[in-house]
Amino acid sequence: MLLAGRIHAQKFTINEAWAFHTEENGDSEIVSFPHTWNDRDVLDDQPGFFRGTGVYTKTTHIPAAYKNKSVYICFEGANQVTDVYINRQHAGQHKGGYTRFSFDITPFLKFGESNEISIRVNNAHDVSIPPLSADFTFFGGIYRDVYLDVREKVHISPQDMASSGVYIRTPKVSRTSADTEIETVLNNKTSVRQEVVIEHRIQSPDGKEAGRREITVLLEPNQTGRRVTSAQTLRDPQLWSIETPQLYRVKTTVKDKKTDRIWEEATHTFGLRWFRFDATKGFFLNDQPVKLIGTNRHQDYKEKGNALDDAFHIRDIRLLKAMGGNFLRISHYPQDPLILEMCDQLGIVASVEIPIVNAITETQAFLDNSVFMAEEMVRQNFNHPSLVMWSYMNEVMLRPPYKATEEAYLPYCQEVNRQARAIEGKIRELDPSRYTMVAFHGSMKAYEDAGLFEVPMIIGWNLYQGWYSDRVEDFDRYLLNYREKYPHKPTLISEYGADVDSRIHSFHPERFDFSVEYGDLYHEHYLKSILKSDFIAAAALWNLNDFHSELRKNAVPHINSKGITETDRTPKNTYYLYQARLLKEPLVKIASADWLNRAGTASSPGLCLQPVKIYSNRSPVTVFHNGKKIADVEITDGTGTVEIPFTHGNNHLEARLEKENISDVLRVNFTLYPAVLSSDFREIHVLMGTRRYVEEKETATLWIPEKPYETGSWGFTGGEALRPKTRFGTLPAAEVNVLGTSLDPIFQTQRVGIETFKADVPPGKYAVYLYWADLSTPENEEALPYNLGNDTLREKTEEGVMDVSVNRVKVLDGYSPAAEAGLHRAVIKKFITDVSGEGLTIGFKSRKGNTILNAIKILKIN
Ligand code: GCB
Ligand code: CA
Repeated sequence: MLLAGRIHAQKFTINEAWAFHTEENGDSEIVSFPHTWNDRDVLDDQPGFFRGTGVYTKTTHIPAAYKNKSVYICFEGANQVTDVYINRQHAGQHKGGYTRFSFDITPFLKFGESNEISIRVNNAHDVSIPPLSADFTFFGGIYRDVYLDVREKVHISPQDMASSGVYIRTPKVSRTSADTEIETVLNNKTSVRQEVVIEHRIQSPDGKEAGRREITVLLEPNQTGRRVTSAQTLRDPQLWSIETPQLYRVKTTVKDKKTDRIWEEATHTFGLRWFRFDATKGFFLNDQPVKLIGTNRHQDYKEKGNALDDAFHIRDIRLLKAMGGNFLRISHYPQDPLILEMCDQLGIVASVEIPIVNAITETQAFLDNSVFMAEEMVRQNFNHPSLVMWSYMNEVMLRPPYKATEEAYLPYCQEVNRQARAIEGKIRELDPSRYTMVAFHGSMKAYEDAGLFEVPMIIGWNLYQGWYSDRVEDFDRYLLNYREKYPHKPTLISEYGADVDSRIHSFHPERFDFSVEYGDLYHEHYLKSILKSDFIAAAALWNLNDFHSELRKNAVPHINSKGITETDRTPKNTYYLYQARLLKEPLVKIASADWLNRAGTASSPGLCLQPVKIYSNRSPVTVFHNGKKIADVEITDGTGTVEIPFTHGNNHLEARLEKENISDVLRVNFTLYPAVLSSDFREIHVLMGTRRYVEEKETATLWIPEKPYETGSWGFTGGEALRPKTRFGTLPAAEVNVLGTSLDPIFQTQRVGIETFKADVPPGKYAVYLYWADLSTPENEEALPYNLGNDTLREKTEEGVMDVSVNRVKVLDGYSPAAEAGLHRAVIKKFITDVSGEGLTIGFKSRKGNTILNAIKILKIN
């Protein structure tokens, strides 16, 4: 390409073909950005992931035509400390994993030749850079786009903390007029004075010219960072709102005063709106009250870590919009520029924050880095009409390094307060037009200790009553108490959520069972409370998507599954609950539509009644089963329930809105177990010590919960369900990463002290599979920081050794799953046996400690 004459400005990605190695592993490979080196080791069975240095190198030709230009290298984000070398000379360093940065590399370049660009990125723990710890994975690497930005020697600065260099303020907007102020930051990288004209041409959303201003500036030789502001008032503004997210456009031209030579032309968008948060009435946009409901969002994805192409970011915001959401808390760090661009475009009100999470370091260096990040965040995201608040601390009192009784606690609290005030002050100085918010966890006392109620303008609450603690109703009680104490504070719910594994179901849902049904109950309750409380200006559920959290050991290890979509963004059931509550256009949806393989024991001959939920924003919904009308289901708060008489085989369900003439259909494959086992017995899959159902989707298998043995049927005798003890009672499943399987939920429950498992099966040849994993918690295991006291209390348990028999024939002698496979490792033992008239009895006898069984599968071979 020939670069004849003026180029004004050229900015293009240089993402491809970098030679990459880590300091841990010297082997070089060729990679492209976005890239992370932790996409795999955060998911394996080895605790931890690589945190150290990665080096990216590439040689690239820099055209001779750039000789009289300024050349910048620009990063949208790299985690977490980045050093750039051009032809082996250090061009700059940036700290912090989530903000943009740029370096002027002109002095280091050889024009018309090959140049070596080498980038060292380090994601090691650093006490002076937030975040220190958090419930998400700190993937290392250059995980967003990298650009070369080539400008004329006189240009709008890309060096003002990597912002656009054009700040658009709208200090006064009404229905009839809008005051605008545009600040431009200019660099003169020539050694002579330059007299330039800056012209701002504003185009309204409908494409008409809405205003034009020129201003003349004299730039001294080598003057950089010169700020120039010009104001104009626009008439009859076309307002930005959730329903009409209309954007204005400003074209800024920088040209030589005498020759009219154009130095640069750049276009930026902005919106005209005004808003406020009221402590009792909530949020107002353009004087209209609006309830803000939406989600938080993490930036990672299945098998990609945080290294996502643009399309993935765009899709997430579309998912939020399609859910009926109008609010996004960009948590816990600034994200790809497309996120706020999409919020502007789709009409989603947003908040963004810097990643101070769980704790601070009591040093000036930590504060300096935090203030710097806050300034980067504000400058880089300044022009978005969707953005209404800045935030900077998340649950900062969750993990103070000292107990409240220790002497160092008070000084720590004072330091948290000092740092909060410093950041708050910086943000307000940079942008008095928006609100500030800090997110607290559900411990009012801790934030009072730190004097934080007085610092931010809005209090955000991350509340998990009914998940990390007992009952969902405590959410309402907590807020009531808070309102009494702080009636004048604008408030939002910055987080609430429950973990859901879409493979797990229960008709007796309880917290920490990870069932779809418990997640539903939780969200139904919270959403109802939030919608009826006017003082709650906004609520962001936790979280739009399941996300990586390496330390976690839940139903899906290393993943926080509070997403209402999976890590690949497949919507979970709860997503549709929100649609039913938030969308205006008629919607009907059969809940748990991804539960395709169901089973149950006949409640009367030939059928099994099981409840099915319907979501809709209209009522009633007419439900049909196998073509027959079953009921007109009344819908309240978006949901209704109907009992379906499932029969063996395919069941066709239809939910209809008769008036609107729309319907949703679902085909369920149901395995009906007769109350008394008969000659057509084929197989049974039973989970021990639980009331959960677990669907193995790949093999279309449904595991059903245990029951006590009854003559003619199947079940256990003896023992009790394992219920790990925590500070808040007991848990329905062990918090254990079961090694050697991806079917953790099958192994995470257990019957302790079991005597027999019997099944009165007909004669034939059988395979019996016994599933085990020793679930005891080692005494030295560290508690999970974010688990809010739900860690299993460590108890000394004796390793169980047992004899196992099949129809009185001993098949395992002095057996211990832990001795064979180690703690927490999945073991499946398969036995082939002939059954004549007596059915099957698996016997368990203790030799030492307790007998245990996690699951059992019985299969008739012939
Ligand atoms: C929180 C944190 C968030 C966690 C979430 C959880 O309060 O702010 O980072 O992921 O709880 O799932 O525990
Ligand atoms: Ca690992």
